[in-house]
Amino acid sequence: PTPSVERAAPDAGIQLFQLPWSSIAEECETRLGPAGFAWVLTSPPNESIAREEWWASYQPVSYGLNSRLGTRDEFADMVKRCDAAGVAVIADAVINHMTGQDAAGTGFAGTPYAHDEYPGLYGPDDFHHCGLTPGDDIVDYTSREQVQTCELVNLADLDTSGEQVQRTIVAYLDDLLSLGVAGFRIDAAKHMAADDVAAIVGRLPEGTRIMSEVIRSAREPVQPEEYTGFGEVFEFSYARDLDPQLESGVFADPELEGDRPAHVPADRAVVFIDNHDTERGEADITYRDGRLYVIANALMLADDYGTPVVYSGYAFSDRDSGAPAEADGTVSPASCADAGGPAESYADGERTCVQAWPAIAGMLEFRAVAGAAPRLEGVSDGDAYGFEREGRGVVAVNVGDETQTLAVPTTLPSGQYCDVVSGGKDAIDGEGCRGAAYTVDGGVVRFELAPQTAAAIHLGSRR
Ligand code: ARE
Ligand code: CA
Repeated sequence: PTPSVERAAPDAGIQLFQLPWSSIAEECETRLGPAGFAWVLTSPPNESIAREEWWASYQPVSYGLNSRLGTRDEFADMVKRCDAAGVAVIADAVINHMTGQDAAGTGFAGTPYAHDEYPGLYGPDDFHHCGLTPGDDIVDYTSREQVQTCELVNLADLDTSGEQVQRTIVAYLDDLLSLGVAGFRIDAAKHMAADDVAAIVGRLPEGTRIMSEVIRSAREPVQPEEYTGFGEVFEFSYARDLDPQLESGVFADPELEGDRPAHVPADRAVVFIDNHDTERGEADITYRDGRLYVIANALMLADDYGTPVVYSGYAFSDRDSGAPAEADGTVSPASCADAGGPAESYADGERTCVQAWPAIAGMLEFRAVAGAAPRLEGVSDGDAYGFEREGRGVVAVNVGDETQTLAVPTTLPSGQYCDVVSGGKDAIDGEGCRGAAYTVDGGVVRFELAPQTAAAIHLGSRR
């Protein structure tokens, strides 16, 4: 990077799904900090049921920080090391419910529990027993009452309006804050009245970052907008809009002035191409679509809407399979090779290591240089599409099977630029490019885009 080019503070995050704390700490130091990720979203850190499926993490047994992903000490050490590397930690907070088990059992760290009894934390009176459906399970998402007071897939539903329940949840979140986390993903926020979440958040220190998971559906009464008063919201419309364009090659600019329809305001939006649920469900483009996935991430990171979160998990063919684990049930540590990526294919359980893909680091650099510059009207031609971040950089993609050229009008100064998706400059003050180079001449840059590739140039990649 050219030091003289002004850069915005990093804002992008990365979700490291089911990665142990010791490995996240290492990633922060070796990769996330240097690449310019501002934050990392972890899987839930508290004790859960003792099962091998990844989703065991979403069935809390206690708020002790002893889980398949590591001990309390390891969690604390990770937060310190990530912080020191300039990467804030956002913890996944599962506070709508406890387990979904009907039989009594013992949690991963040895704590006994029953469906609505968690010794020292909660008893039957602390839970909703909605009495509206068979088994008290949510069946009709068009009923606000069911969604918020019945059980999501049989998970014992906390009465989050209760004073004692709120205190208990706040004590847990405060404990995590005392270890240095910067904020929380609020799991299943849709299933808690926004007033309840607001009350809980209101008891936390000011500045605590809150990102609510509220899956948008036009057919349902509970809307993401209800949760923007006290924090950010994961905006599911983003990938739903983008993916079909990448698959069809028919591009359209989003709303460039003002709010995007069916999207929360930009300063409230956390956007993503996929997450641990959608890669197992609705997402059209995931790690399995290597090249298209890179393109999707490139366009997201180049955008001026929302705070992007990149996703990195592990390959799977069975939706339930947990990450590879040791004999004692703890998830195995994992690190990424510098070999680049994406790979042509992944074996089950293999980490996708998206944080190590050179294109991601290049686009984070693009994003920092783009700063607050607005996104300008795009250009499409055949299967190619591109746009400028005014005066700062230009991104272009080709989703087709044939090489395509794309001419994008630009206000960037004339000169030669290195493409940061294919490698960028060879050194800070370097004259050479590791990958492709493009020329801005007379207010136009002409990209030559191989099948299914992205390219991006910015002020700091000028040589
Ligand atoms: C597992 C088993 C179940 C079993 C249950 C209890 O799969 O069969 O009944 O355990 O024993 C994750 C997994 C679940 C898992 C659960 C608990 O995905 O399979 O259940 O953990 O271990 C709705 C919610 C949304 C939620 C999604 C999954 O609104 O909040 O469902 N997402 C979060 C997490 C998940 C997690 C949970 C919540 C629970 O990200 O990983 O579940 O903590 C429409 C609606 C959406 C709805 C969606 C799916 O799109 O608009 O609101 O999402 O359908 O139903
Ligand atoms: Ca609830």
